[in-house]
Amino acid sequence: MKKTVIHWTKLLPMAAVLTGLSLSGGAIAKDKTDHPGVTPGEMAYKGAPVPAGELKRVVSPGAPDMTQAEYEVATKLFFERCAGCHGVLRKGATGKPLTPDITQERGTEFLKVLINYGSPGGMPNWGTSGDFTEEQIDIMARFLQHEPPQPPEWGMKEIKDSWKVYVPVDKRPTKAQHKYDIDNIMAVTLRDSGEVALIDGDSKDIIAVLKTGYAVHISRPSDSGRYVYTIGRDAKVDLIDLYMNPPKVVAEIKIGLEARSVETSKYKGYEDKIAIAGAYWPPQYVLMDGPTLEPKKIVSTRGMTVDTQEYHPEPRVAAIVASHKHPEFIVNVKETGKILLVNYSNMDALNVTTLEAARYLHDGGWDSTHRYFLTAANKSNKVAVVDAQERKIEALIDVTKIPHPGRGANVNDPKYGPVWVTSALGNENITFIGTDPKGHKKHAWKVVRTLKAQGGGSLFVKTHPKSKNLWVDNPLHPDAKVSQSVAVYDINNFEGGYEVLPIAKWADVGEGPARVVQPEYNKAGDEVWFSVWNGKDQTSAIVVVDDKTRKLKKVIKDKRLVTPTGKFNVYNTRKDVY
Ligand code: DHE
Repeated sequence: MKKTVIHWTKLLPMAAVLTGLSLSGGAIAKDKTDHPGVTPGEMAYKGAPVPAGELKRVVSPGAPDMTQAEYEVATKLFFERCAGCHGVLRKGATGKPLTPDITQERGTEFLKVLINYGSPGGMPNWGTSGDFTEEQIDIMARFLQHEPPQPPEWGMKEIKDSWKVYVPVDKRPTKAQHKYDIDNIMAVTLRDSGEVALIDGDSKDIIAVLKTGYAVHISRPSDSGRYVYTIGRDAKVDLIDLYMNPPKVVAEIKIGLEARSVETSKYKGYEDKIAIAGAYWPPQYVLMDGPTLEPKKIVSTRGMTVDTQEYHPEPRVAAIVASHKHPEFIVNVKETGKILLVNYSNMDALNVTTLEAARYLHDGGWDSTHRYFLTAANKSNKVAVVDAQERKIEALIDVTKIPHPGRGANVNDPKYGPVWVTSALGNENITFIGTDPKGHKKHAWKVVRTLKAQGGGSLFVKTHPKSKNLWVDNPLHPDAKVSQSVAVYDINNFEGGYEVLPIAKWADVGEGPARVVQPEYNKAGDEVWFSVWNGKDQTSAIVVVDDKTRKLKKVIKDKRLVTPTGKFNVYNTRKDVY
């Protein structure tokens, strides 16, 4: 066997040209519906950027020859277009496994046809859609018969080397050095500039724009609200101190090569003490000291899948939430379909309880009592319910295609009592699940109501305990009229249908996809904020709507607001109000 090394910087464009998601141009409107079995919305969302690190080329026996140049083309294409679904190691995730034992048996001609035409199971038709040339298809068909190149590991040495404390704890202020209401600050992801904007919820002024990780994904405030943790797709965690004037990044660390989730401890006695970040690659999570990010423990998630009990080398860490009932983090492991209860009370004897859920776990949030964590196992089309008090799986509920709740929305349904709501990527359903086993036993953990929204391609729903509205976005819907607006339902009259608000039109941003994404409430629960997510070189905006009147309150436009997506109100996020 021959080994060659390709440096990962050669693959950097892969992070800029994802499957339908362009970092430079926002989400590409893939209006081709000729991908069999795949909606354009799904296509736009599926691929993940995979910073691959140094790749060791392995030439495998039985596989057709390739030149070094061809190998480089194939590797780049694979990381750009295929890794998000099939996994870096091709063991399969939302896409089928593509390991040499399978691909060599199929052979080059079969693989060429598959790549060219796609399959009804959801494989895109890369050839007939015009995405891949004939030559690229031939190269890919041969490449897939070789062992997949593996990105490097990222252990304690690399993590420690990347760790920087800019302002030591004893040099930080002991109280806020400004007049902003910290609880009403919005941390806004500026996806394509690798920054986070901190916006004052009261005045709507931008307080600061801070450099963070590459294509930063989410922000999570610490329990007290003093700190905000952000995670980049490059697995860089930045710790922002909101007491400072202006707020600053006080520490940073890189916990892997690719990541999506970060969270901090919320259990009584542990507030602001411990942080955790979960990586896509290497498949691991890292526990850190909250105020400094000093790495304490790295735990690999490699292991057996929940159903077939086969070894999976690449189980990515998806959503993480902090339990309010025990000193634990609840960690979703995507490919194995397992939910880990990571007890942080003794980090020298880490106690991890494994709950069996379903593949492929993604995002989720709490019910209104913060006892139950409801999370989507997309592709299994299920919602798993974890009882954080009793530390067990309470239910696995069947729902329709590709549930995508974000953190979900907790509504007091006039007919069914407390319910948790999710929308879906794969269809127009808004699914209501009963969450009150005491007061509404008959309805608990059942789908009690299904509403039709504007269409599929929805990512987030939102409400607030003080609101009578349920908001549903559709940023990945192929029709611009839908992706540029939101639907809002009256919680007391679901039968009355929804009203559509033309958020992007109100923002008046000019050219571009202008996708309206992720409703987020202010602290008082009387305003809803929407991102109008445009291309990197186009004008984006944040639109603030008066929740009661559903009328436009303010458009925040600023050259610094480059591709805003997720927004995290400090109070609502730290208190899990949604
Ligand atoms: Fe996300 C949450 C993964 C694409 C905006 N996203 C999450 C979480 C995961 C995840 C695992 C849950 C984190 C948690 O709670 O700990 N997202 C992924 C992907 O793998 C995927 C599909 C592809 C990728 O390349 O990353 C992906 N996500 C996107 C986007 O394209 C979105 C729309 C725009 C963006 O900023 O990249 C996007 N994801 C979000 C947002 C949240 C999120 C806003 C947090 C929602 C919340 O309310 O908590």
